[in-house]
Formats: sequence, C-alpha cells, structure tokens
Amino acid sequence: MKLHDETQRILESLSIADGDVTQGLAAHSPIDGSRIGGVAIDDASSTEVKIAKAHQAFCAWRSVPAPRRGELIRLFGEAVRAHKAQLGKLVTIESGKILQEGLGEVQEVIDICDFAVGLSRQLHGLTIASERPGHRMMETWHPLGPTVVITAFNFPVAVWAWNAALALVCGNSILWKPSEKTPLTALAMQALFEQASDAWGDSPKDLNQLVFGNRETGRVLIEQPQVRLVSATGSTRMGRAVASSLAPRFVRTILELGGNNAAIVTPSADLSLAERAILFAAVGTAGQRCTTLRRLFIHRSLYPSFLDRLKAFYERIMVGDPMFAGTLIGPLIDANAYAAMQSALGQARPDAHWIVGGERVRIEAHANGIYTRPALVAMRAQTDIVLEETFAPILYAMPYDTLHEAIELHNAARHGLSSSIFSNDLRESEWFMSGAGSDCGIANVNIGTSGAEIGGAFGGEKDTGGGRESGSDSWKNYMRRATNTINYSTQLPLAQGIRFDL
Ligand code: UN1
Repeated sequence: MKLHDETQRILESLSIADGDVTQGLAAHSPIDGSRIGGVAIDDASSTEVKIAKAHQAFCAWRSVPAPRRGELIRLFGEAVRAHKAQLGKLVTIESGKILQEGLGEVQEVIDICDFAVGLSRQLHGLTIASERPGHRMMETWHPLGPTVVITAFNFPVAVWAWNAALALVCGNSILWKPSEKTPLTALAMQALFEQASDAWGDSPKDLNQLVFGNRETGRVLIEQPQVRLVSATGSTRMGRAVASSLAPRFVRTILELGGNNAAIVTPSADLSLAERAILFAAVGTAGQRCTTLRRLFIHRSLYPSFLDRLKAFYERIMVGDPMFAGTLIGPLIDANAYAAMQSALGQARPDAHWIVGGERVRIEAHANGIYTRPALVAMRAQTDIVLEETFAPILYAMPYDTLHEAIELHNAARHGLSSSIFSNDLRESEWFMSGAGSDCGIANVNIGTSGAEIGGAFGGEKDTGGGRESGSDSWKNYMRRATNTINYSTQLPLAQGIRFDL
C-alpha cells in the first residue's frame, strides 16, 4: 500500500478527518519523500484566538483538584496504549525512525502518562520551621498558566507528552507547536486527547490546542502576555532567540537544545557491552536524537583494536526501509540533513586517519528517500568540526592517555546534554559522575548516551539550555511556588527580632 493511503487509513482509524488538507502545510514521509497528508495552517489572528482560549481553559482548569486532573491523563494514556501499534507506525512513517523506535516513542508517551497520574496526588510542598512562636511556614504549589510547547521532528510525540502530561496535571493549559515536518502525529495525539477529554466529562475545552505554522506563528505564540511558560526543543539558535525574546517579560522557559554527547572507553571496560551500547547511541534514529553519541574517547591502549571492532559493525549494519524488521537505520529527515553531514565529513577529512561510511544509499523502491551509511571517523584530534553538533550519524573517535585528559576533552564541547563512561573501575566511574567529572545533565556508566527513561529529569547544561523535563521533580517547572506564613498566636513578633512598637 502507498504510504499516503496507509497514513490516511491510520488517521481514519483514529477518527481524524482533516489529515489530508491540500491547502496549508503538506506532510511528507522521509521514507520515500512522498506526500502523506496535510494540515491547515494558523496565521497570526487564529493563533491569538487560540491563546485567548488557552487562557480561558487555564482559568477553569486550575481550580479542578489535581487528582481529578490526573484522571484525564489516565484516560489519555489508556487511549494511547490501545492504539500503540498504529501510532508507532505513524511515527515511523512521518519521522523515518525504525518501527521498533516508533513503538518505543509511543511507549514513552504511555510511561509519562502513568508517571503524571501518580504525580497528580503528590504535588506537595514543604512545611518549614518558623523562627517565630505561634507561627507556621509552608510552601504551596499552584498552576502557572498557559504553556507553549515547541517540539522537533525527531521525537514528534514523546517530548510533547513529557511536557503536556506534567503541565496538565499541574493545572496548566497547552498550546503545542509541533515541527512542520511532523504534523500528522500531532493530529493523532490531539484526537486521542480530545476523546479522553470527552470521556472525562465536563473538562474545559481547549486544554491542549495545536498551532501549525512557521517561524512567524511561533513568534506570535510567544509574544502574547498570557503565556507564562515556553518549553522548546530544537536548535541552540532557536532556543537563544526564544529565550531573549521572553527575557524582558520574565516568562519562564524550559530549553532542550541538543547535544554533542560523548563517551569514554577506559581500559577496564567490558568491550562487547560497550560496542553494543555505542552502536545504538551513535546510529540509532539515524543519528538524529539530541542524545545521539557523537564523540568517542578511547584509551590509547585500545584505540586501534576497539575501533576496528566498531568499524566492522559500521560496515555491515543494515540501512533501509524503517518498516522492515531487520533495518537498524532508516532515512535522514531530508536532503538538508544529508548536505550538513557531507559538509561535516568534508571538514573532518584532513584531520582524520580514516573515515568509514557516510555515502548515500539508494533504495530502489524509495528513490526519493535520503538514506546514508553511518560514518565512523578516526580523528587525530578534537578539531572544530568535532565540536559542532551535526544532526546526522557521524561518530568521531579520538584517543586519550589519562582520564583527566579525557574529561577535559569531553567537557570542551559547548553543549552539555548526555555523557557516558565505560569502565569497571569504581574510581574512574565515580570521578566521571562527580562534580569534577562530566559537566552534562546526564552522566551514565556502562550504558550509552541515548535512550533515557522518563523517570529521571531530562536536559542539560551550557548550550543545551539548562531546562529539565520529564521525571524527578521537573514538575516544579510547570507550577509557581508560594511561601505561606501563618500566625496562629495572639502576638505579632517580627522576624529577625526587629522591634517596631507603636
Ligand atoms: C530528543 O532527542 O530530543 O533519551 C529526546 C533519549 C530519548 C529522548 C530523546 N528518551 O534518547
């Protein structure tokens, strides 16, 4: 069946009638470059109307008890669970990631819903000892306001869900601007969300609204005074523009702006475990995850032999149609990604011992899909191009002599998202995770840089933007904190012992 028909069949099974609009934003599949549907686009005035509706929805939703808000997310999560197979396929068709990863992404949506449901009964603050007799201090957490969520093509549904599931149980309303490259998976999520809202009962309308458009729509979206939080995933350039336009109004941001993630392979590493972990992290999702492994520091004693092992995998790993069971690498998102990859390899070449892979793969049935072999580059040193994040499957490998040197090289990147060490030496792994070790938001031992679970806080430092989403106490980003001091005595003692007698 043609991808267009298959896509429309999935959308119909989710009761979506408007996934094939011809005027507006066209959706294409990177599998073969063909048009698979289209959505209507928002202009400045329709975006403003949506923001006003989001504000209204927020004003009603913030007074609904949090566990009741959690019930909506439970219903939504159940709906996603029931449709996991179709949704996983849709993610694969629209983003090009292999079916296993498409299904994994949908599972990530289900997982964060489960997490958010539990959380809806645990939005708790502290009680704090007061220095004044007959007084009590406490913290309460309140809904923050309409929340804008901007997501990228590579995780078209999970990253929205990390934000939306939490923000909704926290009492906020959502305006979601998906990537222009993946509008149909967003339509699917929206349809299931609306079905869950109907099943919930009298939930306010417009709790989650989609905004389709271009950069201009994005600008309108973040310039409205009602918006209190913007959570954006994408390039550092985009994040910098968002942050600087919001700073004068002190609108809160959660920024997740990519990474130039690295791993260190030490002499004590379990090499067969390391090579599998490195491969998944470096070539999974065709190198198009924020958490993709892009730099590898190998102890000099292992440098040639371990690289040879990796090279053998690179030479035989299967690139092709992401729907086929044996495929491990699907297409790149578009021709720009391939051009960026070629340009990076060209810049690396003079400083490389050798490069394996990187060439275009022609898939006969999908002549217009952009497929490439992943590239492994044995570098002489960490040059400027290695310090750039190129959103493609390129892994630069470099030797190191001491762990101190490896950590310095590791932390030299501008980004600070994810990192790993492969070591069975307790001293080395603890050093790597310590304050003097990796400067990233994620520091792993004996697993790769990608594929984080939803239970931990996700995000990183420096050019990654500093935001934290998903698990742990990330929910606090979606709420405002009030400190309450209650005097239950008949006296009025002042703090700091100040006397102010009338
Ligand atoms: C991203 O690439 O923006 O840790 C998110 C991972 C996934 C999420 C990646 N759970 O690789």
